[in-house]
Amino acid sequence: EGVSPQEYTLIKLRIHDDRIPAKLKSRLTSSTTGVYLAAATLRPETMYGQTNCWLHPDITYVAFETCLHGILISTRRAALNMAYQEFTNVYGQYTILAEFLGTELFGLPLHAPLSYYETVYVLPMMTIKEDKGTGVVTSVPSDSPDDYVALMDIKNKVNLREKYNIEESMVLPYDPVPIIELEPYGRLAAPTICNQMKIQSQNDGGKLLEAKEEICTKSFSDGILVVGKYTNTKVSDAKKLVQTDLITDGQACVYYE
Ligand code: A2H
Repeated sequence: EGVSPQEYTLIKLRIHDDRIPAKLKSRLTSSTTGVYLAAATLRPETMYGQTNCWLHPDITYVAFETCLHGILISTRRAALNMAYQEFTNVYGQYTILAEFLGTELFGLPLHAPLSYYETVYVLPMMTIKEDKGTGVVTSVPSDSPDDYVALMDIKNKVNLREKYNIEESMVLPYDPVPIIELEPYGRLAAPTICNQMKIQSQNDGGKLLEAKEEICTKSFSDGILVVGKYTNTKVSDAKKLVQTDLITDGQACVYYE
């Protein structure tokens, strides 16, 4: 942890209303304005390329009421942090409506703001840390090496899908979307660098870290958006513009830790 706080954008991934889990549904009032997985990202400008959402199978997630953002789902730790950032009615307090293990939420259909895909699904990622962000990660395999290798794992491994009851239809139709042009990698920087470095799986920790640093630094300095309202805008400029639009539309908020 650094000395200054890290700013994350929380992306609100809405669970389809007719698929809200029963134990949460029974706690809802008619005034509820949606149930959302709150995904913490440093790259709001990449949301056009979302293909799925990641949770850790064994982490506990809580659903709690906020004043402005409906019902959010995150780790307990993040819920408490949000309660100290005026997300809830009473400062420093949040009321848990339901608790879930990641495994209980796998396969739920979501609406992900700006995504090329109309519906994306909740899938397992083993490298999610409990003590960073919200424990919910939105997946952008075109530009995140972590997301790309995890998506390839779940696409290629029938055993992994069977273990967590993930259907083929939640995974196979989802490919990385070209959203950012980055010389010399082209428009699918993460797949390209992972293939060049022969990164095979989520467990290739050292090489993945190297790939991630290379892509993130380069993308910020040289990347150009090739989709959406800010087509032809530099990543470094688009970041704030996309974040502001999402917040104005009620589809995201800022979170510090
Ligand atoms: B980023 P930092 Cl396109 N465990 O969002 C593991 N990873 C987590 C996490 C957790 N609990 N919470 C957030 N993250 C991921 C987009 C993205 C991200 C792209 C490229 C790089 C990238 C789409 N996934 O991150 O340690 C989230 O993934 C590269 C570091 O606080 C979040 O941003 O710096 C980033 O890691 C936060 O990591």
